Amino acid sequence: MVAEALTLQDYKTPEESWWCPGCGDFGVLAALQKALLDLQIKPEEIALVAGIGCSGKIGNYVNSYNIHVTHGRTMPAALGLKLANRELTVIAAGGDGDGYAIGMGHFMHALRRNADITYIVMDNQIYGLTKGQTSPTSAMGFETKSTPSGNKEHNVRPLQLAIAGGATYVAQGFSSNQRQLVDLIKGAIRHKGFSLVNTQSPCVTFNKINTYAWWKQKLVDVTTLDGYDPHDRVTAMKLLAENDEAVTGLVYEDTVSESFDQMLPGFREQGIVNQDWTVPDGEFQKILAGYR
Ligand SMILES: Cc1ncc(C[n+]2csc(CCOP(=O)(O)OP(=O)(O)O)c2C)c(N)n1
Ligand code: SF4
Repeated sequence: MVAEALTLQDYKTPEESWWCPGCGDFGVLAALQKALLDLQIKPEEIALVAGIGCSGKIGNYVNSYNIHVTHGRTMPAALGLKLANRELTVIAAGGDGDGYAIGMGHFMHALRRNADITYIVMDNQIYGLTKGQTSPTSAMGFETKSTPSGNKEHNVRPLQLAIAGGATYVAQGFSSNQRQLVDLIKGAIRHKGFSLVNTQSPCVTFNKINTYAWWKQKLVDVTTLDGYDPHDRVTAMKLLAENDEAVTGLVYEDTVSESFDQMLPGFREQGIVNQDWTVPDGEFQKILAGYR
């Protein structure tokens, strides 16, 4: 019997959207659902780990397994899931505050492990859910509720950090460029190893500087650059430094390095959940006796 093709509806939940009209996160949600549809991944084979923030609501709208974790903790949960069940497509999603502030420590260690997960960051240069404070990707000088006389800190550069840290697929999307974002997410899911898809996803309510129009003017698409080779680490770093990370497309991909889960002894063929954990008769009593 030929299995029926999944439709877009299969990746949607009945939950009503809670985002402000015009929020960039709508574009990210639609691109993720379209990418999953194009790849025909069954909802029961997808685990979406979402953080806390407006961005974290994305998990409520995608029909898949969904864990809504504590603020900044998408990485350890996603890593654990992948190691336990390598057959799952594990996707983590959250905001720039979630991932690059409170979650920064976890982010760095997830990078160096190169586990096979896709991390989508909905980057709006602000804390949306808590109503407009600076985030780690806010530019120096940015005036917000928490920085009324201008932000005095340098901003985090997530793409350069990701490459330096060991990610093997590093891309940037823009929520109003659907076609490109779908392709970047599909590439990230197909890629075996840690994939970051940082996405410029404007907050129309609290960030009046980094708007759709502002990004449209600023972003350089790597595919328009003559002979750009995403497989060259040094070229990728140079591109990001020269353009202050205002680029879109696949910036870097390493197709050679093995992912963490591929390298772990004993886990090559099967994930933990699929191994035979039956304890032979009488063995359990013996194990228990060892603790008495
Ligand atoms: C441990 C903890 N610290 C702080 C908060 C408060 N808090 C909730 S969301 C958030 C920031 C949200 O910003 P971001 O991650 O950029 O997501 P956005 O809402 O912009 O999508 C903060 C600080 C929290 N919920 N938990
Ligand atoms: S506050 Fe900003 S990030 Fe949150 S839903 Fe509204 S527009 Fe989106």
